[in-house]
Amino acid sequence: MPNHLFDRLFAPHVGVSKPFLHLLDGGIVTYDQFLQTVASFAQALVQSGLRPGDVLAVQVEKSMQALAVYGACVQAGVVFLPLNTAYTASELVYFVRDSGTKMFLGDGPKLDAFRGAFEGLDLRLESLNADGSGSFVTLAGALDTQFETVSRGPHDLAALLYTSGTTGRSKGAMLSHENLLSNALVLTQEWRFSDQDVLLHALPIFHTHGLFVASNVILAAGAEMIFLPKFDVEAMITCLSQATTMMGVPTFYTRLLDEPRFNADLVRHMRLFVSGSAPLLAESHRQFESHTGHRILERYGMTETNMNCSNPYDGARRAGTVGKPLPGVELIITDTATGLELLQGQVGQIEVRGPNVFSGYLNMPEKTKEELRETGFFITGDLGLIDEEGYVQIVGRNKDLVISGGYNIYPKEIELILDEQQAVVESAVIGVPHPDFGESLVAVLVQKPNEKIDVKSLSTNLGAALARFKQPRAYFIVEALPRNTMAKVQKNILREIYKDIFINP
Ligand code: MLC
Ligand code: AMP
Repeated sequence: MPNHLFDRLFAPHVGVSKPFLHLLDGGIVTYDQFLQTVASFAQALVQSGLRPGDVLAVQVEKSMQALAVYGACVQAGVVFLPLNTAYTASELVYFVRDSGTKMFLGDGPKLDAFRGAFEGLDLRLESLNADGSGSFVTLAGALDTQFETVSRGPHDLAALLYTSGTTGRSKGAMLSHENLLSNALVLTQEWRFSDQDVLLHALPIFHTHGLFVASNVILAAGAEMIFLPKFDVEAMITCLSQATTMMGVPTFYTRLLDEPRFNADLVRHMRLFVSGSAPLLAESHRQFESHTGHRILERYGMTETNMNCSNPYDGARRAGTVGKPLPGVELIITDTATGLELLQGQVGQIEVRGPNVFSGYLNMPEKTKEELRETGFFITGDLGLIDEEGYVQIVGRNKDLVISGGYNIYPKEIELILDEQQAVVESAVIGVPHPDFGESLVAVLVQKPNEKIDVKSLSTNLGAALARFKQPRAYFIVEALPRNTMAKVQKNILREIYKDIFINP
């Protein structure tokens, strides 16, 4: 039966003995082995009671099996909800509740700790451990390695990806088969991926970048991946010699540039380096070129839209720009107040429309209406301009968002928790430049009269509630927050005051 995404990305590889994944321990997983695992996992999903359209939430370490779970969901018509491995139990409870998740697949030891938090939820729990073992794998091991693919059309939901929001409440972006497939095919073509490519894959696979951009492109091209559990300079240096391409967030590139063994000889044979998810400093772009002779190809995307723009494969890759809209993607710049389209060169909000753009936020019709116009244009919240040669430059954000090492953090979520802490009147969380993560978090706190904020216990409390990457790296106590005449906190002033604390500590 036709399945829009599976038929194009996965099915052509059934029975193919070519390598798909090269693992850090030297192991190789062929396409056929991968597809057999996918099919047996799809059987296990059905055995577990999941039906097409049901949601499977997954918080597991990166592994061949973890990627196969994604394939199994596509094949069985189950909606795939991947979750950052850093999320705490209380964060997970929100996602599981909001999405109506039917089954949660977690890392064994962590799952035991989460059982209490999940109590009372109508949720099946199964484990998939970092080494590829676990109750889910045991279940699948007894099942068939063939599966009759469930029929899914282009507009059926393939995945639900949560992205945090300005209100502090995370939003589940609904991504269809067509959203994912159209983008994978365009990127494969634009970046000239072929079955001769070997991608060095060190990104996590719970976000758009590592999952859809990287893995889907490789599947579409029938190429290979060196599948590292995480970014590690040592492993990167070892594996680069066998790769033809690499994708990463800017932190990957700045960390590599700091490594003396990373030089032109090591990467002379490489075909392509892609950067995205956060701004790549023009300085890093130039430094990379003078160091290696390669010009990084920077592209721009979002969870809600997949990829929107890319610098060209052939032609000028311009530092400080994210290139031009991809084929099929329309991008306009509009006035933030009126929504009217602006002229070339003027700065405004970036809006995009195309087959890559999601259909809305789950359970949030009002929020969807605010950001997704009836015309189909999605208001990204990024500010930018289109220059005289049609290249898009992102100049800022119209949303209170911090991007740390490629992870998005909405300060509101942290402020809500800080404001509840002992002796805190109110708080403001800002992002300031950080040499490794690009931006990092600072919390500015106002203390209650005659009380004293205990930063140590406050950060312990935060640790129980929030993933580590969302926890501020520095705290400052002030008498009052700067406010404008409308009583709005002036974060720009705070960012100016604390701008050097990580650069010149
Ligand atoms: C890890 N830590 C972070 C962090 N990553 N803190 C802030 N920001 C981050 N991004 C924490 C760790 O828990 C640890 O806490 C400490 O920082 C130092 O850890 P590390 O060992 O140095 O970090 P590492 O594990 O090496 O991770 C850094 C990283 C990783 C950059 C390799 O964060 C990463 O892979 N980022 C990629 C994110 C990504 O894929 N984004 C794509 C989103 S999709 P402690 O306890 O030691 O203090 C998207 C759309 C698009 O945006 O366009 O692509
Ligand atoms: P996310 O919500 O994690 O999908 O992150 C999407 C956001 O990351 C975008 O709205 C941008 O603000 C930012 N982003 C992605 N790619 C780039 C890039 N190349 N340059 C600047 N910002 C980027």
